Amino acid sequence: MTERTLVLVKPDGVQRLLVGRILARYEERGLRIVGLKLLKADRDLAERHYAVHKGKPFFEGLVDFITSGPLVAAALEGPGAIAMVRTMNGATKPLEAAPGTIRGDLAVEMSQNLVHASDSPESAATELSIWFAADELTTYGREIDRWVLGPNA
Ligand code: FUP
Repeated sequence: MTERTLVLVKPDGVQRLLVGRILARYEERGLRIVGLKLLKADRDLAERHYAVHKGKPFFEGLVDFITSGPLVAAALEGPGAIAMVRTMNGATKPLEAAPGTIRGDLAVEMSQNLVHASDSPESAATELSIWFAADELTTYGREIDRWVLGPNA
């Protein structure tokens, strides 16, 4: 089923000049970029994004980090996009992330794990609406899904 998911290339990915390489991985897998922006998040935006973690001991540090520099927000679309991107990103703790995943290949520290991705259809819908206005999202080229999913796409 065609889905949309929200990806962030966090400030460490921008500072390490990895934005293009990270986004290329998703595109190479067949996901379309249907929304894209580079911005420096303010605390209000960051706190809304990480609302599920409010009250946890690492929350303030997480907000400090995600607001520490520019990040890239991307809306990705494609078959099974939500689970696919989570698998491609790898485990939250990079030392536990499999080789071949973004974190397993490029990250070491959990606090600087390069990427965020929505973990469910509900969080994807919420997060996409936090980072993108409806008119900032588009679509194109869905014909390819038939070749990925088969004739029932
Ligand atoms: P993920 O969905 O893989 O990004 O992981 P979580 O939503 O569980 O965590 C979000 C971010 O919080 C992680 F990227 C790193 C940070 N975190 C901590 O710093 N400590 C923790 O114990 C859990 C998460």
